[in-house]
Amino acid sequence: MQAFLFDLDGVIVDTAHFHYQAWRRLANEKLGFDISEEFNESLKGVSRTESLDRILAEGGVTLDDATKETYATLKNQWYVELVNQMTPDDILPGIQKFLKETRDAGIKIGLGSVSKNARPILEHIGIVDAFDVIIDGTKISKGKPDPEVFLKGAEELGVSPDECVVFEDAVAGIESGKRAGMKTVGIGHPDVLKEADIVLANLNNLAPADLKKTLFSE
Ligand code: B16
Ligand code: MG
Repeated sequence: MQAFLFDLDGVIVDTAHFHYQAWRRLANEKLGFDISEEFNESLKGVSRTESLDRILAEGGVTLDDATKETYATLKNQWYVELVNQMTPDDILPGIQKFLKETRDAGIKIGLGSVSKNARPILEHIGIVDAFDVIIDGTKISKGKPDPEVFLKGAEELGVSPDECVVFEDAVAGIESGKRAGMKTVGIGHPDVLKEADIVLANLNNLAPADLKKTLFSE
């Protein structure tokens, strides 16, 4: 167990909720329909353009490329307004302690996010220095469930994929980690994250050593 790779939205901070608010506002104000929280699950870990395509398909709306670009930019402006209000208090419970214990245990730490806003968010909440490597939407060409984001993380950290553990809250993210050949820890509900090696409600009360026993012992 050489490295931990963390998803951002829904694992480090609850920006998944802000993405939903911004997409919902776009659907309501510009597209003339609503999107449910359940449908929003299918957008987690999916890139901005792919998310908009899925929303348009959901509402049965067709747009030309220029309008799609305009709407994706507008959604991002609304999203950035929301994330700019975040403070270090928005870091999810148990994360800072877990990151510190991971570093103390000599395990490398990477971020694997599809978001182009990942680095500014980490700077905003004051934990950018906790990461040895940051792979975000500016460094990859394929969103989750493609394994690119996590494979690149392992490569930049100089570790083999089978020595990595991925922490993810999204179905697409768990698939991405598995396709990369990594162990996966789902953060959320076992009914949703069925494919994860283990599922936890959060990282409270978890020590890195516990994971080694659970995930790597034969
Ligand atoms: P942006 P993650 C993903 O981040 C989100 O889960 C997904 O909902 C979002 O559409 C995507 O980032 C792109 O984000 O519009 O900020 O570039 O879960 O991979 O950390
Ligand atoms: Mg996520």
